[in-house]
Amino acid sequence: MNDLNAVDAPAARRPPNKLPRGNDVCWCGSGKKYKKCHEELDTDWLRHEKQHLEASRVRKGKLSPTRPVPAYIPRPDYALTGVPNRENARNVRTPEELVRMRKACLAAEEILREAGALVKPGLTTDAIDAFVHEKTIALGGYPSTLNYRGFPKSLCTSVNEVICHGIPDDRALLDGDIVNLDVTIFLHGMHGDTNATFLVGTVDEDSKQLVRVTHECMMKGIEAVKPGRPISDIGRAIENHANQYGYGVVRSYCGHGIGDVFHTNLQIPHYFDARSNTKMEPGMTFTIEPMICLGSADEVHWNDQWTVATKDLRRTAQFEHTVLVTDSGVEILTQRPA
Ligand code: EYF
Ligand code: CO
Ligand code: CO
Repeated sequence: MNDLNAVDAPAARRPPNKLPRGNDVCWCGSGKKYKKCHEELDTDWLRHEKQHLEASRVRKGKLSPTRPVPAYIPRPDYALTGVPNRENARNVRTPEELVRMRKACLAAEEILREAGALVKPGLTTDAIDAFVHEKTIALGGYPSTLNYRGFPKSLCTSVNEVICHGIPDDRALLDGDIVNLDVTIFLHGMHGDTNATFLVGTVDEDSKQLVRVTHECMMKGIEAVKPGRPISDIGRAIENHANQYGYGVVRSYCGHGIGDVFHTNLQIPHYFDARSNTKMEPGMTFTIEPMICLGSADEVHWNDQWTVATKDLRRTAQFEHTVLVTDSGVEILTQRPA
């Protein structure tokens, strides 16, 4: 049992995300006015849920000392200063760059897959960081997040209501948690960036559906990648799918161009934005990494500079691939060929 069970919620079903007004007809199908039907039960339900989420929310933990990277590992420009230089960053890769980028992306896939296989109740997110750090170095790479804009660790670990940029620490994963592992490697002069959300032990049905639908959202976004089409097609496909489940789509963090720099100026919103009218071109490489929320996508920032969480403390999930626009469609670079 974990502390999610600390406060018992009433047995009634969860009210819908958008509640009717008092004189409107109730959402339950009874045909009665909401105030004469479910209003009181819903208010009670939501008060209990708020207490329950407050009691179980993820808190800041203790960080281990910075992990060293051996001098023989080639590193990106920001490794020492924390400040990346993205002047002259291009969004279209040469065939020679693509050879190196494929290697970096497949290494990222391997690290993520092996780190994900370790996930179980009792494991600390710091232990996952230690594994990812050592494995990245063993493959000859540099963990791209380490000192990126000052970030202190070799991957991001985002648990339950944490949307992104969670810092690995001494918190042990609990049975019933969900955890996103976001791995990026700098290898052969190129970055490969991928993430996935993993279930920890036995997870409730709502969270399992959130994780499944978030993966579907990413795949719908990837399927929308086509040369000659605007970038906005990607967000439209993602948002349409999330809307079918009443889920929130995070707007403040986007996918990004990637290559010899971690983030180019190219942004890939995960919602429809008509201003994203840049046309996709063969040779472009970017990430698609939607963050999808069970409730509202409104966010709060912890006072650790990095961690972003949902304001309503409800859960959120994310998946990410690095992709290449081809002459006919898309190639997923952070996926093993079948
Ligand atoms: C509030 C950073 C974090 N930025 C992006 C720096 O693309 C990424 N993941 O798929 C990604 C990962 C990290 C990252 C890790 C650290 N940062 C900059 C500004 C704000 C912020 O968090
Ligand atoms: Co990532
Ligand atoms: Co990314």
